[in-house]
Parts: sequence; structure tokens; C-alpha cells
Amino acid sequence: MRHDDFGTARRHAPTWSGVQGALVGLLVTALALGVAELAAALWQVPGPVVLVGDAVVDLSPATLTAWSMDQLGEYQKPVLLSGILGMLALSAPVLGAAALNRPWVGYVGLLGFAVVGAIAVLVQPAHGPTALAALASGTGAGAVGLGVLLHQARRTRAAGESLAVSPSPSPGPGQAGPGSGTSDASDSLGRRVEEETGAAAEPAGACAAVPARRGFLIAGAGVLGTAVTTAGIGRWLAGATGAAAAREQLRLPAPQQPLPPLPGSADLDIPGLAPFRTPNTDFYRIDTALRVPRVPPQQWVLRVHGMVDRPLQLSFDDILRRDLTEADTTLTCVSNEINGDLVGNTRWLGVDLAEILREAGVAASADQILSTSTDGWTCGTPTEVVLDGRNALLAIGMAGEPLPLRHGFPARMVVPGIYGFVGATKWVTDIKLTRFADEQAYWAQRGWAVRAPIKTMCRIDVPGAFAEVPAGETIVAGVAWAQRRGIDGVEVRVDGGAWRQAELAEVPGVDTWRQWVAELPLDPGGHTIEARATDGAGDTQTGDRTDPIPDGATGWPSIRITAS
Ligand SMILES: Nc1nc2c(c(=O)[nH]1)N[C@H]1C(S)=C(S)[C@@H](COP(=O)(O)O)O[C@H]1N2
Ligand SMILES: [Mo]
Repeated sequence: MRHDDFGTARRHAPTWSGVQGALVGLLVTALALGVAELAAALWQVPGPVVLVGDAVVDLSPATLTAWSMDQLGEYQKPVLLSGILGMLALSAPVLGAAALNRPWVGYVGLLGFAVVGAIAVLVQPAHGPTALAALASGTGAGAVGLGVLLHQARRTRAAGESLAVSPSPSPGPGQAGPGSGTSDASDSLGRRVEEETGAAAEPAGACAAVPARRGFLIAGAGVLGTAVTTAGIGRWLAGATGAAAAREQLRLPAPQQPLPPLPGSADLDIPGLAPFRTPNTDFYRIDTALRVPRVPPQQWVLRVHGMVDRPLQLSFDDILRRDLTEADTTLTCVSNEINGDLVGNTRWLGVDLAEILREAGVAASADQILSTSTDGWTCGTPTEVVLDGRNALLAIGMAGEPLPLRHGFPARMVVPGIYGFVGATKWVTDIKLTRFADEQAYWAQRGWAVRAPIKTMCRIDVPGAFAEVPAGETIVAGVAWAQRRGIDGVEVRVDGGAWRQAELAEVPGVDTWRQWVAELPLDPGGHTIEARATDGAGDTQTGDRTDPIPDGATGWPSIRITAS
């Protein structure tokens, strides 16, 4: 802003042009984001901020993703998205200010943001050309907004400067032009003379700055209004026409052979103990998606292809017309720490996955079912696991409702006995029969196991860690799981003493967790309580502590409490 050196203009220009530049940057960014958001909603793809965030997650080392999930939990995703918006909010004003004197900086900055967005699309092939088109719409709108605002800004400054410069002759059009390499002042002045000659109605003098400034503010308000309106309509569209509305209207057919009601004694009803059936709203959520994918069922198609005799394409209506079955299955995350809560149990409704595979006719050498979700996440499931007669489902219902959006609406896989990352693909749209030797799924590429049966495990829910309890008989309770094998016993001990058998609740089958309870006499003072489970195959969970990576944590849960 070297023209500030021209005498009186200094009093007008310094703060105002700084603010003006920052405003140009912020408004143009908002406009580009708003329009891109609207286009993305129309075409049912994620908007630019979510796209970039998803790419950051994808490109981050797995250890960083796991660490941040650990540190931030549910807040990981909002924190990342705010970080991206924050970086835009910091860089946009700087670029805007620079663009006042060198408009190309603004256009190049805009293009730079678009390139970052395009890279984000390209590293996530799931989104493809429509996401790029949404990005391009936003960039185009931003460029138009930038042109308009820069033009208005130039008029303001021209009006202010003509007051300052009028005593000395302005340089003629031939003397300095854009890119002439002379000072910015002569550059912008030269352009002013070129561009404003036609608009001689502009009165020279201090007062001219005011209408010109008003012109800038009106244009700015227009850009802001457009940004807010497009972003708002985009949001509304995504909510109203999309998956959420369809889910509300969906009525699931009843299963062919409903499971009997749960044994009443599956629930010991002990305060603080996880209920046998986890309510949907409390069910843990683990996925790499920054924004929950919104897949309208009428657009959902499942492809079954690869090493099969008869490739299939199933619509959601096709699924609804098939025989539906129910399964009580406990889902567990391989990242669950000892005594962690990345485990939940519910009654799923869906079609038999093995039946679909048999219909397609799987080649004998296809040892991997590589499934892909709409957001490009992939999962490798051993074929023989799904075909061995267990209750593997393409699930559409959870606890009597359509799947919640965050748990994979409209359809996901649920395979009992293996951790979620190798068998529970949410928003699944593609099932490819292939071989482990030929293709690797998302977490396998990042150092996690390829085959991951669930380890026999238990958890102490009651008393809570570091609880203070009355001395004497104390209730200790928890859950234990070893899907496919079932739980045959749980033992507890105090301060490394003798193991005692806990009582077990009833279970509907071998694929769910099992509640357990024991009463322990406790002397006043601090105590360590440990637990270990024995599965239906007779194997007792090991006391060796290992980390979750690569195929699930091991070790006995242990809590410290004080009795008084
Ligand atoms: N599309 C998709 N499906 C996914 C994942 C994912 O990141 N993306 N994560 C898996 C993992 S690691 C687990 S443990 C389960 C968790 O399912 P939930 O969130 O419904 O509890 O989903 C699995 N399915
Ligand atoms: Mo997981």
C-alpha cells in the first residue's frame, strides 16, 4: 500500500484498505465455499471442506490418526474441520489484501485452494468427477466475486487517491501498465487512468470516496448474501432430500423367522453395567469418514463382482424383497483397549450374506471379500468365514430401526467373530471377490492384520475405576465376549489372590457378549480387582498385555478401588 505515501490519502487509506483487502479475501472464500457446498449437495457428494479433511485423514500416518482419535475422541472430526476453516480464515484476508494491488494474487490464491481440493478428490477416487465439478463451480463463483469486489475496491481507492494525486499529473496510460515492474503505485494508478476514463461521472474529491465505498459495501453485502444463501440451501438440501428423510420414511419388512425374544435373564440389571442390548444412540462409532456419508436408498446399488460366475447388481428394493433374518451379534473394534468401550451388542436385521455370494457363484481361489463403502474405505474379509455357516449379514436394520446414518445406512456388513475393520463395512456398495495376495484393504495397507478373529476378552464395568465402595461384600460386574465361541466362565480376583468364578447371565447364542457378576469381600483399604474370561473352546484369556495393533489387545482388565 505504497500509495499511502501520497499525502492526504494516508488519512483515508491505511486502515480502510487493510480492512477492505481482508474483507475481499473472506467474502470471496465464503462465496466459493457456499456455492461449492450447494453444488455438492445437488450432486450428492461431500463439500470441499469435508473432502479436504477426509484426504488429510487418509494421508495421515495411521499412528497419528489413532493417536488423535485417542486424544480427541468424538471431537476429532470437528477439530479437524475447524482447523481447515481456521486456515482458510487466516490465509484469505492476507491474499485479499495482496490482491488489492496485484489482482492476480487473488486469482492464483483461489486456484491454489481449488488445486488443494482437487488433490483431495483425486486421493479419494470414490468421489470422482462430480466432486471436481462442485469444486469448479465454487472456484468459478469465487473468481466472479473476486472480480466484482476488486473492481469496487479500485473505485473506492481511485476516488480517495484522486484527491491525493490531483496536484501532480497522473502518469499516462503508456507510461506504466500492469506488470510493467514499476512501483505498485504507478501500476494501480496507471490502471486507474485506463479503466476509469470512461467513468468520468465519478466526481474527484474527498466526497467521491463515500459513494465508491458504498458501492464496495453493497457489492460485499451481495457476495455475503449469496454465500450464506447458497451454503444454507446446500445444507437444507443435503438434509431434506437426502438419506435422513428417506430413512425416516422407510418401514422395514419383518424377518422371515424372527428370533425368539431375548432370555429375560440376559440382563442382570445392575446399575453401571452395560445393558445386554446397546441402545443405538449409545453404540460406539468408529470410521474414517469426517462427515457421515448420506446415501439415499433409492440411489444405493450393491455390486457383487470379481471372481464370481454371475456378477450381481442389487438395488435397495431388491434387498427388501429378499428373505430377511435377524442376528444377535456383538460388534467389537480391534482398537479397543483393555476395559475400553469400543464394543456394543444389538439385534441386526438383514439378508444372509453367504446366500448372496452363493448366488453370484464364488471362485474357489477367491479367498478375500473386498468390500468398499461409498466413501472409498475398503475392508478385506476372509471368504471362508462368511461361507462357514455363521450368521453373516448384509444388515439394513439395527435394534428394530433402519440403520442409523452413522452406522452405515442404508446397508452394511456384520460378520460375527471378526473385528469390525475386517468385516463390518458401513455404507457398503461394492463387494469384490478377490485374493489376499492380489489386493489389500485400507487398514491392512497401514500395518493391521489381514485376518483378525476376535480375542476372548472381558471388561469390568462395576465398580468404576478408582471408585470408593463400602468395605464388606462388594458387587463386581461386567461383560465378556468371544464371538463364535461364546463365554463359558469369568473369574475375578482381588490383589492377586485366588481366582473366583463369577456368575454368568444367559445369552441367546455364542455371538454376543455375556454379562457376569461376582460378590467379593473387601477389607478397608486400596484394592486391585482383575478379571479373566474363558471361552466355549476352553481357552482362558491371556494375562500378557499387548497393544491393539495389529490384531487386537490382550491382557486382563484391572481396576483400582478403595473400600472404607
Ligand atoms: N465405511 C466404513 N465402514 C467401517 C469403518 C470405516 O472406517 N468406514 N470402520 C470399521 C471399524 S474399524 C469398526 S470397529 C466398525 C464400527 O462400526 P460402528 O461404527 O457401527 O460401531 O465399522 C467398520 N466399518
Ligand atoms: Mo474398528
